[in-house]
Amino acid sequence: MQEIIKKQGVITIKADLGLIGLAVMGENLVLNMENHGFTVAVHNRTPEKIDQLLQGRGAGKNIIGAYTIEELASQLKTPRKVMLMVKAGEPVDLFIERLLEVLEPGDIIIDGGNSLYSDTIRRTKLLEDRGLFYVGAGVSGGEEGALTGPSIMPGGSKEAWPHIQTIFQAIAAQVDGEPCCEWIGSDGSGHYVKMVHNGIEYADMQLIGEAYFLMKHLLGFNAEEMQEVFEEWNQGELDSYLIEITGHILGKVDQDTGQPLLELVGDGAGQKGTGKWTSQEALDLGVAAPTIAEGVFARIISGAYDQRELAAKAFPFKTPQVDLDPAEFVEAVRQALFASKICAYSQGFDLLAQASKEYDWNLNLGEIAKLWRGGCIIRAQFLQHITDAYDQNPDLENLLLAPYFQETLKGNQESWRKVVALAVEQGLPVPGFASALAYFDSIRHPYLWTNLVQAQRDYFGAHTYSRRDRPGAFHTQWQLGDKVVTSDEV
Ligand code: 2AM
Repeated sequence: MQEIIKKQGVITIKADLGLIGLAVMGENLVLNMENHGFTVAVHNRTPEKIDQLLQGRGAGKNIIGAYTIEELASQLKTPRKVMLMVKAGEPVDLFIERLLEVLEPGDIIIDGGNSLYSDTIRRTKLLEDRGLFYVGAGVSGGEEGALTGPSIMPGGSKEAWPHIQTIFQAIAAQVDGEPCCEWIGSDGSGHYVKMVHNGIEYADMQLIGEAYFLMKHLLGFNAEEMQEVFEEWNQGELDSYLIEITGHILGKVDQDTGQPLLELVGDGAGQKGTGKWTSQEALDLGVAAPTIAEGVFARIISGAYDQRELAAKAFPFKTPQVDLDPAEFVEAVRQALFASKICAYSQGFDLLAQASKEYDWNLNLGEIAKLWRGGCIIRAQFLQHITDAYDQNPDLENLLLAPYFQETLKGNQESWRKVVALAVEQGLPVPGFASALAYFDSIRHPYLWTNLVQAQRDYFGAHTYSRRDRPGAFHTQWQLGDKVVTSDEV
């Protein structure tokens, strides 16, 4: 794949792609591309990182150092392809501005960072107006995925796809002989899909955290016992990367103290914003995604140390006194976890379905689930069922309604309710399990309490309401006595 050009007797090897941003993700992507036979030119704001790569992990490989943007552009085959792996936000705009000075119409800029999709929409337009192409590519899989095969979600200028498809599909994770990388859609769709992936990841992690918390407090299980449970769960329908690494985490012993390391880890959870963005988007588009939002809120509460310290003194936690059959309860928690997980994914896919309409992206939901089967953090066997559900019915209103998920939810319901009830009774917070159950019960209930909300709105704000027994919009003078109440069609 090397293009060797003889210029005045000097042999120059042109690179297939230029990559800017040599933090761990960027560096690993470069090595991944090189491993697949591509030559990569690299640049970084801090030039020492270029030297470090060339003299360290990249020594002797087809990696070309470029110490200026001009040098980078001159090293690339045309149309030039430059991938940005820099911090999201202003650094992306800065590099785009500088690249526009050295690139030509037809060249391609790819942003592989976690950019906000609306920024990607703006940048796609900016480049297309200048005759260049822009791709916002969600890349998931962490450091290891970047090196050995991530899930890649590219969207933006469709004209760019034929030029980058070979490279991206070669370096992506492969499942059943298919790459976890496919064209998503126009402008910001790739970054949007990655954002929702991360929102689902927040919910997934929250739900696993709750399962661990319940086994710890209600069964008194130690880390080793829970490690066994997670290893077993990973053999069944919960089989996934996050369940697998939870088992590994539980098995890790601290060298200094001999204790399970997890029990020494501080409980203030960090976040970088994609879960919050997903929740904000759900609110903006009017999509119910409570389990994803609970994942974000739970992290926020975990970090509110001052409030937590005072509340812990004011309302002391009483150690639960329950007598449970361990095997039975572990199975009930597994069922609650799986049912809640189905609800979280239903919320995420509902958001994707609405966004697809709102932004005119024509997203292929089954294909997206397929891309997440490998490489990314939420990778799981389970995603095949989502692909199958959309294959069977591309217009599926909600994932909960797909035959496989219906059956599972019906089968797991009883245990799910018991687990949530017991947790509530014992003062153990399970916002993920409980919000998923409330979502499920709300969506299936034929007549919700929101008739009262409508009546209240009409009472104080004359917002009008609809009636179940006749068409039209009505307003009532609710505060007047029974006899003189009027319902006026408005
Ligand atoms: P650095 O090595 O010079 O810090 C992830 O942080 C990547 O984004 C790194 O390659 C980092 O470059 C780059 N980066 C972060 N902020 C930047 C900025 N303001 N301008 C240019 N590059 C930046």
